[in-house]
Amino acid sequence: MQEKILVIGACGQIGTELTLALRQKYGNENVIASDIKEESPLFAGTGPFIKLDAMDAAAIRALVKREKITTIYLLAALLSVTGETNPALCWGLNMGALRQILDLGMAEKLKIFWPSSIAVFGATTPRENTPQKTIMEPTTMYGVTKYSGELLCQYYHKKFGLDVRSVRYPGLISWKSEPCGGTTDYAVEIFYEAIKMGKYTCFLSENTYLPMMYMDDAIRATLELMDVPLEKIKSRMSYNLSAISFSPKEIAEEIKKYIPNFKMSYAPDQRQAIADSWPASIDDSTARADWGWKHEYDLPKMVKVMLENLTEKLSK
Ligand code: AKB
Repeated sequence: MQEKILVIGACGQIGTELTLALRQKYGNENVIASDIKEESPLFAGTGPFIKLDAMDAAAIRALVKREKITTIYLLAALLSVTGETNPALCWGLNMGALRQILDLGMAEKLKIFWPSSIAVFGATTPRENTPQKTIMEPTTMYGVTKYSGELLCQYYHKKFGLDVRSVRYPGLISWKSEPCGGTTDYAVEIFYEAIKMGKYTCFLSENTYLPMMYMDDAIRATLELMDVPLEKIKSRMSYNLSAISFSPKEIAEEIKKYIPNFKMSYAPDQRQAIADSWPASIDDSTARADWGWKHEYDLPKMVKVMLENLTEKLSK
């Protein structure tokens, strides 16, 4: 059967690139992008777009029925920093939208992708090589919604057989689309500032290690997980996913190889406490064993491709 896909929250950092990748894989007309925001210029004209509120269950249900949707990627969410400025909205949107989509998934027999995050972990979690199954006591509202969401997805799978799949994304680094409202956003901002200004003041301290991943790896992981035969998915809690772990100091050193006069300074703010509560590195051996996940981009490869592409983008 031809897959017909709906991406909710398509104009965000992941949604933009995922929409483009899905359109390439399944055909432009078979991937409907939707967002509460205006259509992203990055995919405008490449396929159908509908302005849609992720909380509007009736509108989404009507769209799913009308367009005979088979798969939903639900990406609409508030991230860790924005979530702390409005915890009530963070809970309302992140959990409310998920619950509605899970119910719709059951009613319409849909396949669903929903992203979790390294934010499910907290200060009581082992920080190095954080295992798939471990202590989870998140301290941000975003982390609370992601952990609760994982449990909800697992519940709907076990109780109702719903095919909902998920990964715990680390910080994502991309040049096409920009992140918004996360603690790991510095690892994208640094490239813009290095190219435009030759300097960057980081809101995290120099030795704050966090798990990160280049966007191409994240998109490939998502598409691969959604393609894996059902019996290979042994965890219905979200899969740990790992690629690179680095500190602000280390990424700055790598950037200096291309921009020798680049100056990095540090002014940690309230985001430091969030970063300090998260893992420094992730053990993703379960994803590697269950469905063959393998990252391609290490720190040098990622920095090279980011600088090349962003330099060209910013020169236009
Ligand atoms: C954030 O920093 O909030 C996100 C995440 C790691 O989920 N990028």
